[in-house]
Amino acid sequence: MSFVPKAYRGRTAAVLGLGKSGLAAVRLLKRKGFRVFVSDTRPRAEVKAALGRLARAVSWEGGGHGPRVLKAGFAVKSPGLPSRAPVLARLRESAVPVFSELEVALAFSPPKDVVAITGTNGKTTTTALAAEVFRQGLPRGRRALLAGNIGLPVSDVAPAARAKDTLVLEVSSYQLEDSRSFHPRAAALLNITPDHVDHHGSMAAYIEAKAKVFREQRGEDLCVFNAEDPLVRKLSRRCRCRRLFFGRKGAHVHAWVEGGKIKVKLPGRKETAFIPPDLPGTHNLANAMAAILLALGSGLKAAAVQKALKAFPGVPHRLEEAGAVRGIRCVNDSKATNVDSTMVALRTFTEKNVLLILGGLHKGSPYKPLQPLVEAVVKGILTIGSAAAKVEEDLGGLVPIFPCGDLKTAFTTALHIGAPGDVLLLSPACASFDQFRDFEDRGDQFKALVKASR
Ligand code: UMA
Repeated sequence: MSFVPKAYRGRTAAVLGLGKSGLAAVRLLKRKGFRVFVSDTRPRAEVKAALGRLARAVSWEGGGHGPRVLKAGFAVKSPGLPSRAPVLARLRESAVPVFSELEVALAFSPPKDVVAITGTNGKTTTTALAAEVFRQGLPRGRRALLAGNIGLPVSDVAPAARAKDTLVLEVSSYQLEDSRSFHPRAAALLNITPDHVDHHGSMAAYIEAKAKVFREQRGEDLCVFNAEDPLVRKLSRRCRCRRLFFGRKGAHVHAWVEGGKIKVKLPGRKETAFIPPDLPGTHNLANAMAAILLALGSGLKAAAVQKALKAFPGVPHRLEEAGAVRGIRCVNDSKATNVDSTMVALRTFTEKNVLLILGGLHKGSPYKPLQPLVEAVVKGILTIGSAAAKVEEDLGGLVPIFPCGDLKTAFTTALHIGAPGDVLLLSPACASFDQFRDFEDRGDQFKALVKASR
C-alpha cells in the first residue's frame, strides 16, 4: 500500500521521531493541511525545543511513544526507528498504516524523475557526484536536486521541486526497509557489507532492505550494479529493468578502469573514456563509474559528464583534508561509521604512519577485519567512546592502543606521540551518537581542533 494523500485528508498524522526527517515531515504535513501529532522518546523539553514555534501548532509528546499515536489516521516513521520498535507493532495491531518519511515526501513531490543511490559505503560521494553530473547534463531550465540520507530530508526538498526537475537521492537501508512503493527511474546499488545488523535484526533483512531500491523498477527504468560485489551481483538477477554493471574489464561490465581512465561501453554505443575526479582511493573510481553509468544510461551527454567529474571537489567528512599540525597531516573521515568504511579509508594509505582515531558507539560488528590494514599502515590507535573495549579486544597486540575516551584527548595524545610526516586519521568505524549530535558534528569538532592548533 502506498501513501495517497487524499485518502488520509482530515486525518491526524502521527510523526514518530523528531530528528531532521521528522521535523521536515511535520513542516510538510502542516503545510498540506494535516493535523499532526509528534511522538519522540527524547525528554519533553528537548522535543519542545526541537519543535520551536511549531510546538504551538501541533500536538506532541516526549519521553516515549504513548497510546495517543494509536488514534492517528496514519503514522510517518523516521528512518532511525528500528523496524522492531514496539510502537510499530502496536500500530500494526491497531491497523494504523505506517509510511516512511521518504514515501510521504515523494507522494507530494512534483518530479517524476528520481535517481536513487544506495549501498553500504560510497553512497554519499556517489550521490553528490551524480547530482553534479545531472546538474551539468540536464537541459537548461531543468534542475537536479540533491536530498536524502546525505543530510537533506526528502520532505524539505522534493515537494518544493518542479515537475521537470530531477531528484537525486541518497537512500539508506533505514529509509528503504519500510518503503513499499519506492520506484526510482534510475538507481544504483554500490556494495553490501555487514552494517546496521543491530537495526535490521539480521544481515538477510539488511540485504532485503537494500534490494527495495530496484524492486518496483520495470522495463526502461535503469539500475546500475557493482559487478565486483558478490551480494550485489546476486541481487541483480532479481532486477526487472535495464541493468548496467561496473567492475573489472571484461566480464560483461559496461564501465571499467583502464590506464588511469574510466572506460564506458553502453550497448549499441561506441566506447568513451573519462578522466576520473581527483579523489583518493580505488573506491572513488567505483563511485565515479556508478555516477557515470547513471548519467549516460539516462541519456546525458559525455561532455557534460566529463565537465562535472573534473570540477567535483569531493564531500565533507569523507577523507577530507583538515590541515597539518606540527607536520602531522590531519584527515577527517568522520563519515566512516562502519568497519568497511574505515577499511576503504585505510586502503588509501601506503606507509605505516597513520595514527587512527577509532571508536564511538559500537554497532555490533567486529573490528577484526581491520587487522591486516592496521598491521600494514597504522602505527597507533587512539580509542574513543564506548566501543573502546571491543576495539582493544579485536586489535590489541598489533600496534600500541591509547585509550583516550573522547575526541579532544585523542587529538592531543596524537600530537604528543606523532611525528612530522605522520597522518592523523579520524575514521572511527562507529556511530557518533554516544558523544556527538551526528557524524557531521564529530567531523566539525575534529576540524575545529585542527584549526585551533595551527
Ligand atoms: N526516536 C524515537 N523513537 C525511537 C528511536 C528514535 O522517537 O525508537 C527519535 C530520536 O529520539 C530522535 C529521532 O527519532 O529524536 C531521530 O530520528 P532519525 O534517527 O531518523 O534521525 P534524523 O535526524 O531524522 O536523520 C535521518 C537519518 N538518520 C538515520 O537514518 C539514523 C540521517 O542519516 C539523514 O541524513 C536524515 O534523516 C535526513 O534524511 C544519517 C545516518 O546516520 C546520516 N544514516 C545511516 C547511515 O548513513 O549509515 C542510515
